[in-house]
Amino acid sequence: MRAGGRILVDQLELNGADLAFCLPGESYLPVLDALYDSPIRLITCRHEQGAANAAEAYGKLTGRPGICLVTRGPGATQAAVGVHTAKQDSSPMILLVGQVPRAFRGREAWQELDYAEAFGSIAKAAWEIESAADVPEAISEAFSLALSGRPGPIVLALPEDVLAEEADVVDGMRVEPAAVEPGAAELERLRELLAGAERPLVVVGEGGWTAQTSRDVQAFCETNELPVACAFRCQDFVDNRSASYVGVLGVAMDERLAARLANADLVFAIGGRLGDVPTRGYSLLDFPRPRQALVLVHPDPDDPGIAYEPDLAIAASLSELGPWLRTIDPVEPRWRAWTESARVDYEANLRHEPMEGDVDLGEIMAFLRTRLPDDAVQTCGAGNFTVWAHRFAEFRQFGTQACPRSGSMGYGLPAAVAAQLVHPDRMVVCFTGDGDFVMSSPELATAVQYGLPIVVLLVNNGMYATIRMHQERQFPGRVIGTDLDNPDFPALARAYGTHSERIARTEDFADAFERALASGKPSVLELIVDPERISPRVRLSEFRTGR
Ligand SMILES: Cc1ncc(C[n+]2csc(CCOP(=O)(O)OP(=O)(O)O)c2C)c(N)n1
Ligand SMILES: [Mg+2]
Repeated sequence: MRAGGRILVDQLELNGADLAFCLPGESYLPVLDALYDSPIRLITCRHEQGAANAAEAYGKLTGRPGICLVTRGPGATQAAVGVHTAKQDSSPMILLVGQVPRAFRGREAWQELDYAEAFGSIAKAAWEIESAADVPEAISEAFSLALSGRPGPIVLALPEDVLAEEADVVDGMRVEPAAVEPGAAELERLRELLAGAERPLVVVGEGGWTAQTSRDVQAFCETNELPVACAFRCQDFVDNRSASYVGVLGVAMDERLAARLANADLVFAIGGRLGDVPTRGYSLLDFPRPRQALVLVHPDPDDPGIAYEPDLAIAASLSELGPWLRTIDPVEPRWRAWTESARVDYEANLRHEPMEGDVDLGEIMAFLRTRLPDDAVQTCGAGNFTVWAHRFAEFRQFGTQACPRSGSMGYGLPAAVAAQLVHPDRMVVCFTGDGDFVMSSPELATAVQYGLPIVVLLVNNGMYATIRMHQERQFPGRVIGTDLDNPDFPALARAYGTHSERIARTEDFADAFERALASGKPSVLELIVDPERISPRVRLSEFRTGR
């Protein structure tokens, strides 16, 4: 006989969970107690947002569901942001939430929440476990759903008395979802489409990529001299040094790459949903049927989030593409010049215009391109600082970018915590802004508590610049709600126990970065930037003068 909480932890263990992120609540004490004797390492965060985002990042980095434990209504609703990101980003995640005892349900008991109702539209599935005996099946189902087809988040509610109840029940088995292999007929059609193409573009996006997918797709593109662009925040899917790699279809994308997508005659999407970011609001490709031939390989081409209508939809697990892609005989690439010029455009776009003020983010990114090891993990939240962090970064290995495709602020710091726990020996760099940082800064305490030497680069421009930029565009000169009076960030960061410095000149950055690494502690380097350069290509004053 085991208590429901113990049965639950046993199922997590046999499914290979090695880390769980939590904010404790009295609603799930039997689970916490079972973790006391478990090899699963429990990481206590300071806000459910941080715990959920860290679990999401774990899923993104490992391909196995990130486990997050939070309490009832207030905890669950604070964790919702991580569930939303896992949904939009196609990351496997399991959120385990407390619930009132079964007998109290439906009375709006204290902290009660109807999880199926509240999370129904943001999770892949949300339900409650009805008895201790049901726990193994429910956890198997949760892992299976999180990992199969398009990966995503599952919310499982745990009524308090179910966790305490004892049951004599057999454990489930480790879930390994069945792989779906693409078929021969589809291969034939793809071959025909490739044979007829002159300006093909491969676009890679989320949905169950693995390091093997990355190697296979890169080899396929290189063998056939195909240009490959990545969707927003999927920049680590292909080694950026490859002659085939041509850039990122993200927010503030390079105009030349945007034009290339619009002018391609064949778009071969591998994963991803060709959502509004890579298509710039569904404008670069005609909606819903593009003029170009559209081929989509996806674990679930019928997912409602895939709005375009492809000419050829191929259902396949992205981990299984290698042998299939290798059977496509290399065709004489009529697009050689097209690929070469796309690569030239990409390299040109790595060069930055000098920035106003004494700290130049383009220079700092150029330094980091050579300084960061190939396996360093980069994280971020949302804000204009990410435009520098993405445009001028170079990713060389799969699993090195943990950034929210959902565009959620506050993600970068908890994601860095997760990345450093998953990869204790790697360098982990978090890019954040003065707005973005404050949203999850309590997780600095988590980094200190667990001795995680992440490096946080905090770009301080004294405002929510992304919103200010849109505001000035639509309502020039009428600034409201976007200015920030900030705390003394280094003092705040030091109070948490981190190493921290303020950097006011570009030339001071390299040494400060080395001191941060040498400190062996979590560190926060505040970069004071001139608000005039609101984005790499945009000056604040342009909105007023119309220049
Ligand atoms: C959770 C969340 N809330 C609000 C937004 C809207 N938003 C996007 S970027 C941004 C400003 C970010 O400010 P900061 O971190 O200072 O970066 P900056 O744009 O100034 O570089 C805001 C408010 C968001 N994306 N996510
Ligand atoms: Mg800012």
